[in-house]
Amino acid sequence: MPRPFDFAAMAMILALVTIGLGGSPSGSAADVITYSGTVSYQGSHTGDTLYVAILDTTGVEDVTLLAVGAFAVGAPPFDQSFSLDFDNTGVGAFLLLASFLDVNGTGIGDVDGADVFGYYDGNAIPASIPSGSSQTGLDFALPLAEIHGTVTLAPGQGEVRIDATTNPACQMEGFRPQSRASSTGPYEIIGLYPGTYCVYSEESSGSTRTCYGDPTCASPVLVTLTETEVRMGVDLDYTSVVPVSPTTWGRVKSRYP
Ligand SMILES: [Ca+2]
Repeated sequence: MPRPFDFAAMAMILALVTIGLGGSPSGSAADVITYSGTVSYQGSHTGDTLYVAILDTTGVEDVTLLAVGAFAVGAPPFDQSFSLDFDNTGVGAFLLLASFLDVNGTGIGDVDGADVFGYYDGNAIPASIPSGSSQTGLDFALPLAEIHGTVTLAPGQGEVRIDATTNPACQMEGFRPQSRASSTGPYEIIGLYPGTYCVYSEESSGSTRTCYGDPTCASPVLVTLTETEVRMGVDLDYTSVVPVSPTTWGRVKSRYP
């Protein structure tokens, strides 16, 4: 099963990409191709920066950031054109094109459910783009539907991640940034395309997970969203699935033979 997409690693790769841009091109010019198109957004959230990124998800374990563009966008609605060059040597046959509006101002190193995250071609399941040649007309819209709820943690529980997946059994599919919570309280995922989702949470460390509609995840209740739907009350509760440590008395030392 793929790991959650590591945006901290993505930020590190971004730094490398940025450094690379300052140097002389070392590869053959014929290896560089261009993806271009437009990202549009008709929603209500405002962010400082719109990022557009080309991702190689071929690796089971890792997602590689091949190129990224950062654009200062004003209040929505907006249409932002982009053109990204990258070296297609050794990449997967098909790539993904993602974009997110950084709503909470935390930058590309910290993408989560509070940011509006979308991808080409604007549907619940990302479309694959051939990597063999330059592509134009890669136009897509950021998603408009949202899920809100409360996550209830068990006593002593650490950070958890919250995700929505098109997999009906709540198994992670593809990737998308996950919301995080370290205590009981509200959570949000503000960028979802229309579709049917299984909403779940998993511990950042450890394997315990819980699902909307069934804390055991045996029979999760799926959430179907229309294009602009804002669904409230998608609550997640760990209290019945996290084992409670038994009270221990420590070791009792006998003073008697
Ligand atoms: Ca952010």
